[in-house]
Amino acid sequence: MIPASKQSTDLIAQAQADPLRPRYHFTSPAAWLNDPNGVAQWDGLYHLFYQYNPEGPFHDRIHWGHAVSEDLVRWRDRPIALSPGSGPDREGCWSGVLVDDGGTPTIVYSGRADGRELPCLAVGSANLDVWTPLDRPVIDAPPEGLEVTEFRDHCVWREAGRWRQLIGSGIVGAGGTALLYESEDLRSWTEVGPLVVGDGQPVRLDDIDWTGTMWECVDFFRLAPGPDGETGPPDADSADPHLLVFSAWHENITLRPFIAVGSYDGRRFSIDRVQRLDLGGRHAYAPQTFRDDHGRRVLWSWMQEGRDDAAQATAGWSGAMTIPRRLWLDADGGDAAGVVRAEPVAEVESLRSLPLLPLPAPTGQREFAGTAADVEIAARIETGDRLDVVLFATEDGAEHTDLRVHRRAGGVLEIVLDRESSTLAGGCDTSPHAGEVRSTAVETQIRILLDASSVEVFVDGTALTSRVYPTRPDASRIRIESRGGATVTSARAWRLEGTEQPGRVLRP
Ligand code: DQQ
Repeated sequence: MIPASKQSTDLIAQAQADPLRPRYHFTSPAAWLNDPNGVAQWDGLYHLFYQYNPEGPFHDRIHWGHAVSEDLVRWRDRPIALSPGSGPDREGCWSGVLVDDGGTPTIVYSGRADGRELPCLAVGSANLDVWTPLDRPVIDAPPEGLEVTEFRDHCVWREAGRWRQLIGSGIVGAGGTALLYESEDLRSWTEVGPLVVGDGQPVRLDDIDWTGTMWECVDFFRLAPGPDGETGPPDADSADPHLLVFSAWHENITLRPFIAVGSYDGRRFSIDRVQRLDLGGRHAYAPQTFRDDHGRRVLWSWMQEGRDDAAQATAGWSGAMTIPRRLWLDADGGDAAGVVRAEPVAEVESLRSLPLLPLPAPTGQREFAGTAADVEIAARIETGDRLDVVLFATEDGAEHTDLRVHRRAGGVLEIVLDRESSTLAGGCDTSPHAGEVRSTAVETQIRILLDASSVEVFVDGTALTSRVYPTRPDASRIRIESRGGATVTSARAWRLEGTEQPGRVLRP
């Protein structure tokens, strides 16, 4: 048998040797990462916990990995926070949140045992490094009298002197839901009922706006309109819009994340508008948000892979986090309920090093090279015009990924990410992503973050996250091309520096 330390070294070396592993996005030391959990700022320090399987690049016996940062972009590993025990989490410590229970760090998570999940709780040391789980679930079963599809994932806040909790679920024959509970002490909970129920019937797997039969990773908060709108936990006494983030799921298919905007009366949430939170769908799954000390609503998502299991096993790692994003609600975005916009947090700019384009470059050079890059373009795109940005292209055009920003008849701005020629490898998802940008801006702002196998695009605050797997070492060309009369008014680009902490181990 190979000693555990040897396996660990091999997996780390294997993962670090993979040219497709992102360099400035957060990844686990190696092996498997999925959802962001317990995202928070505690005593000034940012904490990112995450679904982690240190045994290998596959989803099994999930632990909570843990890392900390001063600036949201450079991370240091901390000891694994939660590991499957012998009680209610013996098959895995699934997603959850971190709350401040009168100064005591407390995790509410889904313990998995006997093939199902129940709400569990763990209490942390002052530095959030050492966690002691309770030996029993804090809720014994889904609500009686309600036939649910699944029952897991948590959003917990204090409101009017009590704890409130949402649990992700789905009602058979109806749709996804978030079930509301109340508590005095986080340990004993009273059921209030479904906060809102989605439209899960009929099953519409081909409809990109379908919200599934279960909602995973529900996250609920209030957010005032405007670029610096105040944000905080849900509050029925506030007239501010409330937002519900959820990940649509159906029979083990992770469909896509949504964000609903509406009003909250303390018991029910009335939805005014539902928006796809990311046009890349499952590649930006299971988002979780928090309010940081600057008052920003910061969001992370799991950048799920798009290559097959065999390729992930060979790579020695699977899954990365998106760049943290700030969310805001644009009341003038062309929809009465407001349009939710996302942008990379400003700290990402601190990773910029070598300029890849002269500053700024409205005309002239429009081709450069980079696989860890930050590209900013401003353009006027009138009806019928199109701006293309070709990414990860080889000299001979054998591999390339094409971003198209197009203004259709009627003035609607549309983004397409065409991955058909993104790789010469088999077994990769090369389906396109597409969607509309709700924007009234005359000049379109395009931001692209590339990192080895990840692409994050923001067009006037509409996010599109994807994964591509170029095979050729020269697949590094980036080309800005205007079609029709699209005018580039500014184009800038920088190389972004890698942030991985040296000397990582699988079980810090
Ligand atoms: N991932 C977790 C679940 C959650 C799902 C398990 C979403 O708690 O529902 O790793 O990706």
